[in-house]
Amino acid sequence: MTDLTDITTPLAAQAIELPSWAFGNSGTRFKVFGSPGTPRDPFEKISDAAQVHKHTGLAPTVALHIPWDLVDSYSDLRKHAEDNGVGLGTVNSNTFQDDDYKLGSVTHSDPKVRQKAIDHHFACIDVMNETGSRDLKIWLADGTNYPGQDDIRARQDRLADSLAKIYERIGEDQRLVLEYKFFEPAFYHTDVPDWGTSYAHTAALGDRAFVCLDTGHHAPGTNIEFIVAQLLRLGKLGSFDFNSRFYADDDLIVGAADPFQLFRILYEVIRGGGYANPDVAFMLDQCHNIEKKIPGQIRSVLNVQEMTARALLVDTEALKKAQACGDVLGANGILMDAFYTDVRPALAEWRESRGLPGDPMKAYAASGYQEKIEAERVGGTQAGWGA
Ligand code: AOS
Ligand code: ZN
Ligand code: ZN
Repeated sequence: MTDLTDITTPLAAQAIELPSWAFGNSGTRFKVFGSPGTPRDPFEKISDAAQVHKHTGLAPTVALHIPWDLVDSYSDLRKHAEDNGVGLGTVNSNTFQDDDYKLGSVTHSDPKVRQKAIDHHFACIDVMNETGSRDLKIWLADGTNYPGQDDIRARQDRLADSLAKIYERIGEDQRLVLEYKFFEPAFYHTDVPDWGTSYAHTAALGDRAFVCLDTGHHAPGTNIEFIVAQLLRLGKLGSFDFNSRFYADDDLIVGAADPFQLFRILYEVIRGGGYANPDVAFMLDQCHNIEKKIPGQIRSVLNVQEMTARALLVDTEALKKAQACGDVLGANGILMDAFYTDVRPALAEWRESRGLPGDPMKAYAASGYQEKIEAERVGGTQAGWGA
């Protein structure tokens, strides 16, 4: 069995934030399938997220999305989270579901619409102050569908201006994290399409502004680990939205489509000092359209843990030597040896040694929780992506 002795300290430090929306129903523009036991409110979403942490020890916090997670009292929600052994994390804003935002939000040419979008972010900061959240994560759907539709340069200027107003409002211990995405829902151009644009804006804002890298937000073939290395080098990698993609922004279980890519990304995170570093938040941004949501999240955090263990096992001394003497295939072989190491039996044993189930998927299935929520959560409206 693989010897994990040298890597258990960093492994034990792993913390992956879960998205509250992963527990609600989601789907495509073709169909959203309902599923029995789906939470009916943010409190139930937190209870479900707590199950993931209970069985894996890997997911101590849950990210909120405003307004999907609107509640009367955030201190009650915070208390509910704490009673269930988890905490509340990043607050995600939403400027993509109002009719007013059809042509843009913080980049809109109408100052009234821009102000509405800015005010929404102020409201998110109010929530953060109640939940104790550190990060405000901004993903913008802003963009255009046709060349000439709007002045793309003026939109950059309006974006900079709006972001500056939002940034001014965040507290000394809070951060603004700007996510980029190369297309969708806008199809010709998006206003924050790539890491460089996010970097340019966050660098201009100041040292409490960072880039969020969503692994599903790149053109096919993009070398994501290079972006990771560069952002860490620049001190601007604030967080990850982990997920998998085969085609577009598929939001599938992280590591499902391309575990090797996840390994390469994690290797660069570790190499660049971003691992077990509170400045670089690991989050999931996933939807479970057809699979059960809690086991979907358990599988996700385990995938991250497995690829982290493999990346931590890279013989970095040998790799450095091989690189220094130009041993191309030797260096590649050292990386591949770590990638091909099956760490699962050793991880199972290590989990048990820490009082966790060796097989968290099995333990959850045997726990009876799924049957309980399916029986109890009848009536009410199931929470969904957008509700
Ligand atoms: C959208 O594509 C992004 O990935 C965002 O992170 C978004 O806020 C998240 O999917 C929840 O809406
Ligand atoms: Zn995302
Ligand atoms: Zn996305």
